[in-house]
Amino acid sequence: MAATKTKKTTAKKATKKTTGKKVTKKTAAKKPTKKTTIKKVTRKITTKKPTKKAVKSKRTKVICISHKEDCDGISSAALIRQAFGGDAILVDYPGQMEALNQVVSDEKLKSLFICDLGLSKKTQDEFIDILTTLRKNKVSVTYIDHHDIDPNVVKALEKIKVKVIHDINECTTVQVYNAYTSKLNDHASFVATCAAITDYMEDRPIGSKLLQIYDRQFALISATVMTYNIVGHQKEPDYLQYLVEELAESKFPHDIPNTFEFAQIQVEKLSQMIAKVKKGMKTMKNLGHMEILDAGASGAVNFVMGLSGKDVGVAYKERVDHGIYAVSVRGSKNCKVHLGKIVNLLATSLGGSGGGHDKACGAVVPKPKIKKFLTELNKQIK
Ligand SMILES: [Mn+2]
Repeated sequence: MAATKTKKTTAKKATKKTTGKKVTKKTAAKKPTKKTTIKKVTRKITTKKPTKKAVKSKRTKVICISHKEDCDGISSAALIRQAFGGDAILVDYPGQMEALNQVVSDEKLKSLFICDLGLSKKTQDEFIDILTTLRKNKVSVTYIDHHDIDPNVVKALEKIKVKVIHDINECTTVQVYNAYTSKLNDHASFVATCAAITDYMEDRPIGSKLLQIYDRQFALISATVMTYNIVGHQKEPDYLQYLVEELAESKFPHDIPNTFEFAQIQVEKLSQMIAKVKKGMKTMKNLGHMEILDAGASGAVNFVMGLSGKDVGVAYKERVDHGIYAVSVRGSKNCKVHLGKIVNLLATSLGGSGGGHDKACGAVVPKPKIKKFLTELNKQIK
């Protein structure tokens, strides 16, 4: 990718510092105003004070690239921020590589965390390449995740001395909490608990211990309200950043203004979704499926599975600007195949990408291939 292009995108997303600094002639006063997040100014300014030349080579920045679509990703970013400071770059799966390509050319980057972003056959090679470059530049890189991963990728990452924290049995935030407990406050265990609930992983060894600290109903409502606020604000990156900051500062979801009111709006939308799914859903022998037009596919997919009476549900939404479908797949308790693995291979074979857990996964499928994706998936899950 051309250097100029990378720089432009970098500037757009919260990390204005590098680009801004290069242009400034020496105006020290300009630095603080450039920052979007005020709190970190003090920490960074002290390292930036030295003369022009020294500044150029100093790597001081901490960045966490995390998943923006659910409570686990947002909460991981929040705990990394509490433990290490720095900024979050929040992305969905299709945006993951773009974000990595952005940070790789950031001359200020010192330490990078990548959270809750599973890899697929399509992305893993490029992922290793980019991380290799980062490591050559002496950037410390930590990858924390719980999605199914190719063991060869783990080997490759460890070889280039990327710190890999990976356990398919605990959600990412719980793993962040577990790895950095000493750098986190007590409230972090609550943030991790909510993430575990949202990822259906509050019954796992560490997740269940954390849940026990809190009243179950209190944790459930907090996790749910948080999730609805995240899902309902996917197109408002500033709000998602705000959530990361508030969680990092140990706010309960109910202490963040208007979250419960917003959750009520989401609940109403979901109840309308039930009616729409009843009307628009189609079935094949082994699955129910539906194209979603006016909401996210992931919000509808559980209804598609449940209301179809099948053990697998598929919801897909066109991303017009990308010529692809964003696909969500869910399996019931009776579903005995590993949907994440099947979908990874299938989507990749159709020129897309995908993957995830045994009973919950997602994919990106080129628009003309969606029919094929459905019929093939139907065949492979019987
Ligand atoms: Mn997760």
